[in-house]
Amino acid sequence: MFDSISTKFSSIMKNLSGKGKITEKNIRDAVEEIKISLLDADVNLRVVRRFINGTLEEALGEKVLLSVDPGQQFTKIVYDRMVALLGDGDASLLKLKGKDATTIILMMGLQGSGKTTTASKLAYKLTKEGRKVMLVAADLVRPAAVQQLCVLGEKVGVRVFTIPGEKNPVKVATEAVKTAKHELYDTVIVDTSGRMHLDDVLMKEIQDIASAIRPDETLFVADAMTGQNAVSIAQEFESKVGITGVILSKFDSDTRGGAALSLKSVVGKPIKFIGMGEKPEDLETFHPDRIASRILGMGDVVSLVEKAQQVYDQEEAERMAKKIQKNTFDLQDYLDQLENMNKMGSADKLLEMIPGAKGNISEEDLHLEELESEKAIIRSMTKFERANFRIIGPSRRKRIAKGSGTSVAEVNRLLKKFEKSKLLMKKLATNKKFQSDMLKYMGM
Ligand SMILES: Nc1nc2c(ncn2[C@@H]2O[C@H](COP(=O)(O)OP(=O)(O)O)[C@@H](O)[C@H]2O)c(=O)[nH]1
Ligand SMILES: [Mg+2]
Repeated sequence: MFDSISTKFSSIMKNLSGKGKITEKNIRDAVEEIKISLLDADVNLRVVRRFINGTLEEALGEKVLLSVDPGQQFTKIVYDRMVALLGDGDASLLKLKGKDATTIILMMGLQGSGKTTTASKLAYKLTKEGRKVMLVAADLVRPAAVQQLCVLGEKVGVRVFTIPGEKNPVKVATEAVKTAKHELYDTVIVDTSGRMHLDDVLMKEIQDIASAIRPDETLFVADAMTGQNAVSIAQEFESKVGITGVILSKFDSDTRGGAALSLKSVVGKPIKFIGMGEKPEDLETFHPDRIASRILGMGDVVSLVEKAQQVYDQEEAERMAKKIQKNTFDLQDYLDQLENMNKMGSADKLLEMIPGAKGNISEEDLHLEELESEKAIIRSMTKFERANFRIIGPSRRKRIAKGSGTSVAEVNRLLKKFEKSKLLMKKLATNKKFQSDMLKYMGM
């Protein structure tokens, strides 16, 4: 997502930041380029106009032209406007009642948009947060829909409410809510049917379910790949049923991102979550500021730190941050990282979040298939060698290769790569934003 727009934006920003003085023409040119990249990304025309006019007006003000670092000022304006375009603050949070009441969540959207998958991901997330969740199979249109939800529910360990043989989804939904209240479930997530296209039957069905169970959240699930189209569909659901939030599924796909950039602005409803894959854990809270910095090619340090947090305990993270800052990160730390990496998700997701990594390091550079042998190589080193990689000369390399069942060439490659990543870390350590994020994260 956002690959092409992000590449363009970061080059526009880089162009300006190199200049000590910028002229009105520089700004006009940059804004024009931004306009073209937004349109290329399939962003709604009205949204683009509003964004561009506002940016131009603010950027042409004296504050920018006369400032010490005009490029930086300009970047900040674009960033702030991008954040505002994508959402506002806490709006992305779900409105959940306390555990002594039952919160009802209704999922809606077109067929194939990701409702069923997302319902189970959400159930998984809320269960992990300590809630007692019930999933409800109220898609009675597609023959296999109930079965699909049952399978997913079982996978995430959440009860799925069904009424075998029942044809009326309103009945299923109301019975489910009744049962949930009776059995003290604090959250009910109702999966509903979609259609290939918007039609009156679909709308009527959703309206009937909504008025029967009066949901606290009506979440519109939109396939990020549908682009512009998602905007008009969302408007339709908003006017006929009412939306409290949007979930953009398939955010992991290679699309231009126009829908994500237009939805909030056009429909006026916050994007609450993004689907990042098909697995239960692939649902992330939507953070406008992080997405904006990703789009501007500024990297997503905060997300990275948070992802890492799920795997590391606080102490470990603190230790790593200090090591990176002091540049004492050694091969043993690298081995620890490698062992943690599988838990942190796929490499391209990771790369997207490391500031400066995008465009500089490719997934190929990471040589994923080599990681296993790298682990073996480091495990064949002595403690002293792991802490002092520079002392590993030819004879040690030969011994290590033999001990790990690899070749001297592979050992050489690892050591070279390690040296390279030390350089990158040195750069990270001098990156102010990275540092302040790390310190914030460590509660300092
Ligand atoms: N890559 C990816 N695939 C997804 C995501 N969400 C859903 N899918 C897939 O999209 C397809 C349709 O999803 P489904 O939940 O059945 O859609 P529904 O018809 O709206 O219930 C399935 O193959 C899902 O695995 C996502 O965030 N990323
Ligand atoms: Mg479904």
